[in-house]
Amino acid sequence: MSTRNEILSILEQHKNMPISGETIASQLNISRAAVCKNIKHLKEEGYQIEAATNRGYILSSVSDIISKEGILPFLLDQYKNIPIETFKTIDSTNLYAKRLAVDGAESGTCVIAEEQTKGRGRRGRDFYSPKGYGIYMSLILRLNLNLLDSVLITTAASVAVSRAIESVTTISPKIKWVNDLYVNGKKVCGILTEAVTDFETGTIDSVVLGIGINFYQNPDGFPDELTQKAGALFGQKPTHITRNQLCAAIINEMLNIVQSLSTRAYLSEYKERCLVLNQKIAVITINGSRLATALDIDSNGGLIVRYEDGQLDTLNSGEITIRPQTL
Ligand code: BT5
Repeated sequence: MSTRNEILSILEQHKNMPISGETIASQLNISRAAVCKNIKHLKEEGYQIEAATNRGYILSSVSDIISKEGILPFLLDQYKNIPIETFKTIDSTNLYAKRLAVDGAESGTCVIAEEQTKGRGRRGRDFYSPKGYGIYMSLILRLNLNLLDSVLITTAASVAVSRAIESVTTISPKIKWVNDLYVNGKKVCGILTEAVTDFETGTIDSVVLGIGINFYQNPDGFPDELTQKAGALFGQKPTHITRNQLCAAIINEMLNIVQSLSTRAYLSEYKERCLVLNQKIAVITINGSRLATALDIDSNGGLIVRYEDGQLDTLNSGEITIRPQTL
């Protein structure tokens, strides 16, 4: 770890509390001038650090740059050693994480960016990922699951991210099957699960779980094509919670939920949060759109629907888009 990151780590652990340059210098066995120089660099990077006379340095509670050092204090002990890489900007955290996965990155490895220039949704769609307003993260999971159970990761992720948001904000997101999270009728989070397959054995080597969250609203608003659909967790930058806190909560909840994925225990919570059940929906495929009623979620996360002619069907996450008639 570089000296600058070591200093950042100390400041993050003492967030909103003063710590003297002398204490930092002696903890790291460096000179006070070196502390001062590194603090200056951190400030240039955007960290809000105040120097209080006779009290030392204070990293402001509203300072919110995503970093491993900022996430670590909020991780559960058992996850404090997972590899975390953060970027100011990247093409797509999922693309990067898939490369890491192919190179053998361990389960739990996490990639997070402040901005994505090629954020991806499902089936080649774009995910708008502007700098500073969101969380764009990917988790590599190696779970040794059979093919049937591995499809559960997608629905489990929606529950885990909802729990994480609820635990740090008191906002209670709803899930639009399969894995969009909605707050007040607007999409605040999209999830993209991609499998990395082992061509030799034909099995799933790992899964890259991509999560994009609109944390707070850009005062300039969303691009025109998203204004009707997209929303953010907060109208403006919150003062009581940081993106680092939410990132840690997501990692904790996600790594917890996958421990018992095959019991499917989380599915009852999925159903409670699911905003399409008992609703009229449009089922959109390449062949057109059909009206149906969403009846239930099956044990693999599939959506059981009844078309207007009475025919029953179970929709699988891969091929179909649905539009609740209420959104
Ligand atoms: C998703 O796809 O919503 C999955 C998004 C996953 C994004 C994460 S960010 C970290 C990781 N790295 C990546 O490159 N991706 C993952 P889908 O269900 O196909 O929805 C895409 C559609 O949502 C678009 O066609 C837009 O209509 C809408 N959309 C795009 N950006 C949005 C945003 N920021 N907020 C809400 N809706 C958005």
